[in-house]
Amino acid sequence: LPRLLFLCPGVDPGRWRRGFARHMPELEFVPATAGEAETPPCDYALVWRPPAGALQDVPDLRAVFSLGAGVDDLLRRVRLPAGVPLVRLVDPALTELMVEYVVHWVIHHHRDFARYAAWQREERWRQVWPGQTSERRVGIMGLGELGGAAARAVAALGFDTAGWSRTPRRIPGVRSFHGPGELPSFLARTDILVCLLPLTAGTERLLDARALGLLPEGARLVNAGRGGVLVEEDLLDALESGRIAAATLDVFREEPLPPGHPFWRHPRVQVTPHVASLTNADTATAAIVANIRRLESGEALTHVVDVERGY
Ligand code: NDP
Ligand code: OXD
Repeated sequence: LPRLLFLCPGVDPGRWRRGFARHMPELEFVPATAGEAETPPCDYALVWRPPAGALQDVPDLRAVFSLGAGVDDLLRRVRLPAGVPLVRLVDPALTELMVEYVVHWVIHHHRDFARYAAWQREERWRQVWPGQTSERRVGIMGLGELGGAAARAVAALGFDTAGWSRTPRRIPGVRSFHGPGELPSFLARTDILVCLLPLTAGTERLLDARALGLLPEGARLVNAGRGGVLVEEDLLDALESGRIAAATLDVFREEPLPPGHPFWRHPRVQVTPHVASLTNADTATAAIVANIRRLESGEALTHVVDVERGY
């Protein structure tokens, strides 16, 4: 019988055990134990922020599944067993939450609802025309599972929508830009920039003073990809100069965001604590089990990470 090692320190295994029991009763669920007991041979591992060497001595592994969509921490820090595929999480429920987050904040910035929240505190009654939706230019960086779905949703609301990716992507209603060469023209046409890029060698510190300086004056930023893509000091400068009017940040260079960090109390920054989307044990186990069944019936795994590319 297949065996799955659950190696997610700090994550309660209860809901995961129940999820696998429901979707694949024949799978033996083995929570990792700290130290003393030896790990039995396992066919699969499900991991999130495991100790760096934890996967080295697990015999017979056929695939490693990430509990989250982002695999930057695993690729950087963890020694992965050679030749064993790493699979990232793709789950329609995860995508749905991310789409809600992006749609919410795009509308928030388009309508400048923060202004009315501030005016309410002053008991001020004033109305401002927000501008036409079809003229508001939204730009989504990363057009994969999450960015692609977000771009489709934003375009369906009537926004002038474009996306930027490594390779050209064809999405109806979304203007495609790709590669470093087209980044400046993508940024120059973007009023609300949404970042859903993975953190890789190619995206680290991509949103720096130069990139932010290419946005139109008064642009807005939503970062729900990874904190390392953004140079935080450069964003603070851009907020100061007015290049960026406001920012919504869900991901940070250091998480949890440290006490006293200037983002916490910045009047034009909204902080959310890495909740743009959250993994749900029941739907995620269904997605992982579908992939395990694929492998067990001799088909290829889906959503395997390209380790060289970094996502
Ligand atoms: P995908 O792998 O499906 O998509 C990644 C996209 O980024 C692709 O369109 C890819 O281009 C593009 N990309 C990658 N590198 C570059 C580059 N150097 N230049 C331009 N474009 C690039 O990932 P997902 O959509 O599933 O997830 C994206 C990220 O979202 C995750 O890696 C994670 O960091 C973050 N995330 C955040 C969550 C949160 O709660 N805040 C929750 C879940 C994920 P191409 O299409 O050409 O391959
Ligand atoms: C992530 C996730 O990668 O929560 O951020 O899935």
